[in-house]
Amino acid sequence: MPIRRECPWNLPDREATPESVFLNRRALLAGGAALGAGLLAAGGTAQAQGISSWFGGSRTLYGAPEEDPSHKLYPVERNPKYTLDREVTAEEHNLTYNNFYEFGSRKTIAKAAQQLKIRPWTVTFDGMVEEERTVDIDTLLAAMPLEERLYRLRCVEAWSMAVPWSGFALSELVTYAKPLSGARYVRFETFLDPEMAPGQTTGSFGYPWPYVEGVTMAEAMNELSFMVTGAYGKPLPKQMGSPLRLALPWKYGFKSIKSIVRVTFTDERPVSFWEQIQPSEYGFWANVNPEVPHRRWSQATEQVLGTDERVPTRLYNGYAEYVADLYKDMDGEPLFM
Ligand SMILES: Nc1nc2c(c(=O)[nH]1)N[C@H]1C(S)=C(S)[C@@H](COP(=O)(O)O)O[C@H]1N2
Ligand SMILES: [Mo]
Repeated sequence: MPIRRECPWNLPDREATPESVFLNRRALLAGGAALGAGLLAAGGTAQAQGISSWFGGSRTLYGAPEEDPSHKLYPVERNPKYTLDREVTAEEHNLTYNNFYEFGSRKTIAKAAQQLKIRPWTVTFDGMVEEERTVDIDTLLAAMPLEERLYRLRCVEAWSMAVPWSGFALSELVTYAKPLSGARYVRFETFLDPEMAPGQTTGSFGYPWPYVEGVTMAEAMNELSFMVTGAYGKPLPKQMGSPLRLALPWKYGFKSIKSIVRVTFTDERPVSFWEQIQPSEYGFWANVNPEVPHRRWSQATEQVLGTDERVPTRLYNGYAEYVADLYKDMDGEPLFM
């Protein structure tokens, strides 16, 4: 694959992730001055390192983990239904520019994320289900119909990319889990292991670990909702949320929770990680809308990773034909934050 010169570090202020700025400031105000200052300094250093390692040619790309026993399953057949209005983002960008706060609040967490232990890995189905159970990830992979889909991903920070995900429809997982008829929401939870993932160390800015996300049952059953197990025709790299993550392409990227260990069916609306931290900026619905600005920046356009382009952002990230109906009777709800 050709090495692109337009690397993510051309995006000037992306290293200080907007999603974390509020917290850094709060840490400073709360008298955590040393902590806050240290974090800001670390961010600056990382940016410098990112540039030098990229242009110095010595950067390491952390791809699909060697120890992942699912290599033999890929590549899987592409579902031609889901097409893109832009090129697939070069794999290097996806391997090196990530949000995965369990491993740090910068974009350059790929190396740190190699600490993630992906086997053994189990997923627990609980809450309002016929029978609670815990399933080994490789058993689950064998039971699911894998396919490839080309999806856009739009981060709430106003950058975007296009990814060839491998995985299976979330509706398949719901059927597999056998929820009770009273279940109204699906709640997802990421692993909790501060020793493995230093970002989860107790007390770091009061982040409410583990990372949690949720969707309504209707959203879960929508054909676009996709459980990701691979990317670029290979098992999922650790930094992208191996071995199981969500992709909800019409919602801001933070809804697409990584490294899932628990799927809970409930009649109570889950409060997500970012919603707990700052509900006025990160809501439950988080549908993409160029006309509804974030409290601290516009959502009208987005920087396409790997290009010099800013392009207009589209309602529901361009997926309105699939999902607009889900929200037609919800006038009072803050659907776009
Ligand atoms: N567990 C977990 N899932 C997560 C995050 C995170 O920090 N932790 N970040 C989210 C955000 S803000 C985005 S934009 C996407 C980024 O996915 P990528 O690194 O594969 O591009 O993952 C989402 N899922
Ligand atoms: Mo994001």
